[in-house]
Amino acid sequence: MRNLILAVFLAAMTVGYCPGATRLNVLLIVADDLRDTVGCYGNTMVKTPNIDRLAERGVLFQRAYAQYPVCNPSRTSFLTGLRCEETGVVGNNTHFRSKLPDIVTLPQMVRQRGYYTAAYGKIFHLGEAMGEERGGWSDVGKSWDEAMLFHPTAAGVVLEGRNLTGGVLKWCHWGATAGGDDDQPDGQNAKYSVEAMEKQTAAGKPWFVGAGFHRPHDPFLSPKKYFEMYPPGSLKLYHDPADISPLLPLSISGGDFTKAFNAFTDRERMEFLRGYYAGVSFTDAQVGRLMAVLDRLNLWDQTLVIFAGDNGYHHNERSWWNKATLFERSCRVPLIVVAPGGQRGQTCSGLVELLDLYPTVADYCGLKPPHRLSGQSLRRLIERPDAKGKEAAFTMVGRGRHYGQTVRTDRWRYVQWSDGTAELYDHSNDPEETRNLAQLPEHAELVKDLKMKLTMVGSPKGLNSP
Ligand SMILES: [Ca+2]
Repeated sequence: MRNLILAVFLAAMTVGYCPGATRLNVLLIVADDLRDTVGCYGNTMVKTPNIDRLAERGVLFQRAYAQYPVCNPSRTSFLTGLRCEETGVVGNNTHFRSKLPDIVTLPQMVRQRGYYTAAYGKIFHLGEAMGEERGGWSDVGKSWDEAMLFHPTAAGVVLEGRNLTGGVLKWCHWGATAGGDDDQPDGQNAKYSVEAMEKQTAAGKPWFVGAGFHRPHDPFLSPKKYFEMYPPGSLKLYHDPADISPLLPLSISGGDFTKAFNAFTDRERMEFLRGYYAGVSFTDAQVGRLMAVLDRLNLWDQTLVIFAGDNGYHHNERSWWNKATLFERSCRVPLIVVAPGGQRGQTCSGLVELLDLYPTVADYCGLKPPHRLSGQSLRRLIERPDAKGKEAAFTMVGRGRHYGQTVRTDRWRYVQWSDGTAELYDHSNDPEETRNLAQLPEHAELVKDLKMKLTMVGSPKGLNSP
């Protein structure tokens, strides 16, 4: 009899179930285009009391990297557990199902094991090319039981604001809106996420809720009260040093963007910054609403909470006001994980990648991943934040028929472009990557070694090799 019980137990373990154990809920919060403009990341100008409180409950990853510095490829990567070089999704106009029709996504993995899964707002990428109008973006029936998008209400009109480029860049405008949080899509994302968590908990079903906030992504629309948190003079502007290394032809693929940003006066730069900061505080308030549910229902011990940005952002570094570069500013993202049994209020400075989220969820939920994953579970670092992180973190970006790949180690960032140009930055004394050392003879061996590391991730599918 004892052998039979053992056999059943082992059989259950191999399919990923732990009999009798409570299955953890998963709350995945994604803030679109959020860089380290967060209080707990050392920014003293921004007001993010809720995200700061979240960090006090868990582990803050100081050096987490997106695999692509733009929404769709980044999200496809961490929601499939594969690098962009493997998914072949390297732009915003490719739906992941067109490349990977049968892939089991992160929410799909838990849904197949009996979880209720729901996405509110932007978890997978949105947009016309994703079939947003036809509901094709959502992957309902595979990844999700329910996926919802919201629009501003009639009360949520823009009270004041303007386009910062005279209309040249349609996306580049800010607006302080009337009404409350729930008159904007992100307020409704929070409201529906709260309701789903409450309803599924009451029903006794484990849940995976994705709360995908649009802010601080453009257009910079947030309720007026969040703009009022940043009165004139409360924000400071970064300026590059005068002796900065020149950009390489592919470092920033600017075109109209570059022209428009170069025409900015400090007034426009400060307005841009204020619009972004207001969006961060708006998102922070929504994170507070989600945390309140975990408090009220006493769910912290039964829930894995992940808070992440999907790509970084430049605020005037390299005179750039966007993402899509392979500089640290664009690749590095905030990442906080609160896990039952994990450390509280600790910072982990080891290198990690968003790619590691899929195996982390599989690990904590006791599920066997449905396919080979390219990341590693963060559990080891969540339990021991001072342990060593990854040896290297990788990010890539496409540039038309060209592309670039970058490797970040503890000390160095090396970038290899497919036109043969390269960048090397020493983070031990140049955190803003202002001096390109790639051509210095004394670094030839180092460059060779970092180049070798890049070959480990392979070349991206569908793009020409140099
Ligand atoms: Ca994004």
